[in-house]
Amino acid sequence: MNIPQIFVSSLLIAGLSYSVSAGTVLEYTFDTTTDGVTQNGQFQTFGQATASTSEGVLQGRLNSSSPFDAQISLNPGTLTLGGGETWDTIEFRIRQLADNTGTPGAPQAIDYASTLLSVTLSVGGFQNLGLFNTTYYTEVTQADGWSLFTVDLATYLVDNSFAANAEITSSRFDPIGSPAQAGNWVEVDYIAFNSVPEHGTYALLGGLIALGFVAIKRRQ
Ligand SMILES: [Ca+2]
Repeated sequence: MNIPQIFVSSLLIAGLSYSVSAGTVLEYTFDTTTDGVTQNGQFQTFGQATASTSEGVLQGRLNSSSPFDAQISLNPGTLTLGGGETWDTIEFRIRQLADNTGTPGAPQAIDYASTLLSVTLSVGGFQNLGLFNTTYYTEVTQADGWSLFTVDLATYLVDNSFAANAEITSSRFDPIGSPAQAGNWVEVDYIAFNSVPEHGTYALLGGLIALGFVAIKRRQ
């Protein structure tokens, strides 16, 4: 490999790395800590835990005496996107569990009643993104009762006349809250806020990939 080829390969690797980091603006993994989130009194038990399926999760039990609006507050500070970036999606992976004498029991079908995800926009205030099974959500069910939800934040912002790069100052997540779930549990594997890099980044990436192929072809 000569010097120009090394240079092009380095650019290619740098370009690909950049595209990944620009996609995820903020991710709460809950793998070892609660990642700074806070909860209200509707959770009897709340904290970081290891799920039976080995994921590091945020785990909580719904209050059995007044089971309504169990809230998790995400405190990210103001999320401001880079120049040209726009919002894409919010992804989260959760499951709801029955109670087994005060410990998490078997997975149950998700009860959508009182589930809620909202964002607070610096211009526009509190925005309820709906229940998990409504307009802006897609759900992919997985093994062990897990569901991966993707919120189409880009479409929500367009439909409601907000800027595609609106600043998000806080978020609220109510992953369990139906009275029918009194005493039951919820586990959250992760929550991620994703953006679309500016168009110029895609053009740059396309160019770098093309250069990479040229470099590889020349070596053959
Ligand atoms: Ca996790």
